[in-house]
Amino acid sequence: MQMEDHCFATQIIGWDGVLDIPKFDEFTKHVKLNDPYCVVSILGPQSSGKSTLLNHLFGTNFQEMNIEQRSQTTKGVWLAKAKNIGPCTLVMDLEGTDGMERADRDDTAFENQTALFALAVSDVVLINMSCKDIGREQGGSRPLLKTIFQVLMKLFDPRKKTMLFVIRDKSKTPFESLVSSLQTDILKIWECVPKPQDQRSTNINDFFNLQFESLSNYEHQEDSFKEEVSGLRSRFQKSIGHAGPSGNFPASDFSVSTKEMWKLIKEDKDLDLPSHKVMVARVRCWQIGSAKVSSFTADEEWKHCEEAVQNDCVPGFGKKISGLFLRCLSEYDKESIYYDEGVRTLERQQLVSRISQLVHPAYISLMKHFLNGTLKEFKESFHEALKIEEFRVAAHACAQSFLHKFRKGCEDATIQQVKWDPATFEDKLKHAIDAHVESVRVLKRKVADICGRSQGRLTRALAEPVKEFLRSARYNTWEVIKTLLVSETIAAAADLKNDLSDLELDDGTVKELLSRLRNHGRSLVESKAKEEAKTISIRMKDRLTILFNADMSRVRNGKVDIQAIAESARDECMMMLWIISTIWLDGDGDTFENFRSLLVLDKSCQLDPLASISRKKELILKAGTLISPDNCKFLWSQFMVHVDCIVTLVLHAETNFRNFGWGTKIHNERGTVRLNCVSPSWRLRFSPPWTSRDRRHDHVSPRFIVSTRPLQRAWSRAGRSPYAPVALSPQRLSYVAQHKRNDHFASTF
Ligand SMILES: Nc1nc2c(ncn2[C@@H]2O[C@H](COP(=O)(O)OP(=O)(O)O)[C@@H](O)[C@H]2O)c(=O)[nH]1
Ligand SMILES: [Mg+2]
Repeated sequence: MQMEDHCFATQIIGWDGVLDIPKFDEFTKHVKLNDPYCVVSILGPQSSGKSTLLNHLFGTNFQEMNIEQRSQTTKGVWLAKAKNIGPCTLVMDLEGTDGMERADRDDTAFENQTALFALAVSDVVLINMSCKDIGREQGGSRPLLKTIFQVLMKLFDPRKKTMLFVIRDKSKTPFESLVSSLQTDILKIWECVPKPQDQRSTNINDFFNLQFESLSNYEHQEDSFKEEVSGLRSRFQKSIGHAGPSGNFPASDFSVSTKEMWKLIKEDKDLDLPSHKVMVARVRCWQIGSAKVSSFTADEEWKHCEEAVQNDCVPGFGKKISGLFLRCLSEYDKESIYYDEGVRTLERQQLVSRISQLVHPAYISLMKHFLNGTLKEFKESFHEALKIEEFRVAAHACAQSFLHKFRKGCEDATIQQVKWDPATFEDKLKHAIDAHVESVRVLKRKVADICGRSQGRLTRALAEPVKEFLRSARYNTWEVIKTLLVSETIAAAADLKNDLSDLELDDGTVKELLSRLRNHGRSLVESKAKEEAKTISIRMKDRLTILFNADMSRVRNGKVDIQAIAESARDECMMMLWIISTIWLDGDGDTFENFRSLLVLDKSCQLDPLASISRKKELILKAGTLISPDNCKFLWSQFMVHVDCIVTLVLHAETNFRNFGWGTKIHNERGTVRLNCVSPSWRLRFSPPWTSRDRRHDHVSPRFIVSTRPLQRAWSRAGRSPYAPVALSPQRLSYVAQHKRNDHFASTF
């Protein structure tokens, strides 16, 4: 490139058809193209004086054919800046058609490509032709025009261009005749060129502003030639002084569009070439879009979101990304505002699509985290709800609540610029929730079965033994029960653990089930104790009877210490009351001695137990208390009445036996207290007055029967009759009657 001539003539496309981008960029850099500007190109046969004409017309320095060599000089496409014309004009010199070099290689494609390129890029196209060719069927300009018109059809939305026919080596034929003849030729060729359906009726003037000029022979009439060329330049000067060929688009886009144009022409011969404006818009809008994608990718907030969302939910994801998205689109809109609206709208959609593709994996990742998180929370909440609500209610309430929460979360993840439907994720969540509820239902049933069996086994192992231990009421009864409870619970817990192992329950649940089993064992013991406590009064009396009879059977030689027997039996019954008064599964309870002191020494509650229950201290009882101290005292006092009755009865029987002999009966007025010594059973029947409502009971219940057989035997051996009447003293009967009203109270324990 010769910089000193300031036309910067540069071969931008080589003979091989390759666009030399560095050179082209260097050219545009030196030219400093500004708006307005104009592009002029020249088409015509090779060696028809094109370069010569351009050099004279625009002051360029394209290489011209050397007269001696007569070989091709201009190869490919050259570009230069006109020196002597304003506004800025770029001049394009082409290799030309019909060259021997390409004809030998049958390479006409390049001629077509360069012709199309010149038409697409230029505002004014000079058609260089010889005067001799006009009107000739086989003239050199004919195939050229055919080519021009054919490639014109490939231009999409072509701008109207000026086509200036330069008739070289003008003859004496009048200019008007030449033009007329040429116009006829042009029209003929135009009509013969195949056109698309929608352009059949188009006129050549719709595409071209046809102009004509004739020049003298440069070689023979150089002066005339130069003078005519000068006139032509003035014409150019006038016609080019407009706003520039490209209308609204900036000169800075010339480089981009020219490169893109040649690329498209080379890639696809049949391509519908867009207009220069559209071409530029495409390239520039794409570039702006790419820059926006890059700035989006490089944004720190996006990078943070993208990284964070790999591991967990990102609160406000949708809002953040929507904000970034909006910023990119706004910038794009602002920067692309001067480009073709159709193109920039199309490229905007592309930009949305590109950013969407960029963001989509992060969105999917977020939604997966959100789905899994919601499902996890649902499971936990459902687990807790099951503790306080019925299964169906808990399942429905939790499912609705968490689906609602998920929908709200989806709104938080929504990116305004894209319409990604979260319904798929919601469906997945629904299915997962349903599946979980079903699995819990099945698991619960299995667990319930296993636990039921376990508790059943524990019940069977504890119920009867505990009842027996409580009834036997020994000093160490609670120690024994505790030991039994612990050992049976341990065994049952081991079995339960083993049975549950297949269900893969979490440790917490297993722990809870084991705890329930332990509680079951403990509750069982407690309920048994409560049951026994309710009937303690009756059982004490039964025990007394049994013990009394057993001790009486040991009487020898008629010596009966009835008081001693009663005292011994009474101690055992007191033991029964002590054992059943409190559940002693935790720690040590009160000692028997203390209990005895309470019953024997403290008489405060003997007469009015109903009043005592209202006392505040009754409400503050030790844990495990089944019968309060006051009630113990009351029961004991009542029991002692019973003991006294028995003892008195037996003493009377003994007295009567001594005095009156067998068979005598003493009846109280209304009372059924009587000694009924009937042979051969020798039974002493004692019915306290307050049980008289159930007469059957008086005679069959073992509770009020004391056998006197051993006593009778003893007395018989001593030579006395066993039939002796027994009577209660009036004082004793009065005392018994006084306590009648409290009997129902005792039975409530
Ligand atoms: N007959 C004739 N020859 C010309 C004219 N202008 C230039 N030439 C000659 O034609 C030859 C080819 O010129 P050139 O400009 O290199 O032709 P190009 O290949 O079309 O660029 C040169 O020897 C020129 O001197 C002209 O007006 N008439
Ligand atoms: Mg040339």
